[in-house]
Amino acid sequence: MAKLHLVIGNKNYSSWSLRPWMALTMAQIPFEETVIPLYEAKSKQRITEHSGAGKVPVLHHGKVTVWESLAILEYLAEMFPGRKLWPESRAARTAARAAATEMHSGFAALRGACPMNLHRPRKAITLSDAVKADIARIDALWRDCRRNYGKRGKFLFGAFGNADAMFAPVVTRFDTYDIKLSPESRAYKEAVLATEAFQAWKKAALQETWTIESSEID
Ligand SMILES: N[C@@H](CCC(=O)N[C@@H](CS)C(=O)NCC(=O)O)C(=O)O
Repeated sequence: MAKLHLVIGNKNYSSWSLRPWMALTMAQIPFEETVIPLYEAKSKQRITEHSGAGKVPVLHHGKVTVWESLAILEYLAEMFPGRKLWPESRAARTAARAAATEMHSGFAALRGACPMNLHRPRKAITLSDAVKADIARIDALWRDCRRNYGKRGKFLFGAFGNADAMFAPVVTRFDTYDIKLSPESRAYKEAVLATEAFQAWKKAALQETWTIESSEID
């Protein structure tokens, strides 16, 4: 099989890049990676060499190029069915896809106010009502997934899968901005943060020296 090559942005800031990277790493699928620092003079040109969309992440696999983080996760699930990136039961799989899609298309207030920024010291900020509503919805969604489908493991649907990969950047935001959660959601957040995969990503992020001022929220 051709090698997988994942093109990503800065590990400190690129929330969309973290998703497929976590899915690949947690599923122990070997891949090569290229990091393109974002919002520098040559960044757009370098990204556009990989995808006309001009955004990371991008996955190359032989002649196939996949852009869009959720499409990459779907591709991985299709190519590596044994890794069970979506749950096996139809009910759980449907809920996992709905949760992933809700994440992909929603929570703009939270994303705007609390950018992923792994080197920022943990500190709370004042939250708008819109951000609080996003947090409440995510907390309720995580609790529902854990209660209804997650009993056999620590993650949303038991074993780590695509729904967890989609929410991994939100997990980091909740940690960085010291956001209060229900006990069940807090346990889930801690489980994701404790994975070797996330620890490895964070270690690399903390070694980066690039700064994106617009993502530095005090
Ligand atoms: N919907 C896309 C969003 C990708 C995205 O916005 N990526 C950001 C980095 S996290 C990016 O490439 N920004 C660089 C730019 O727009 O020049 C996905 O899910 O992959």
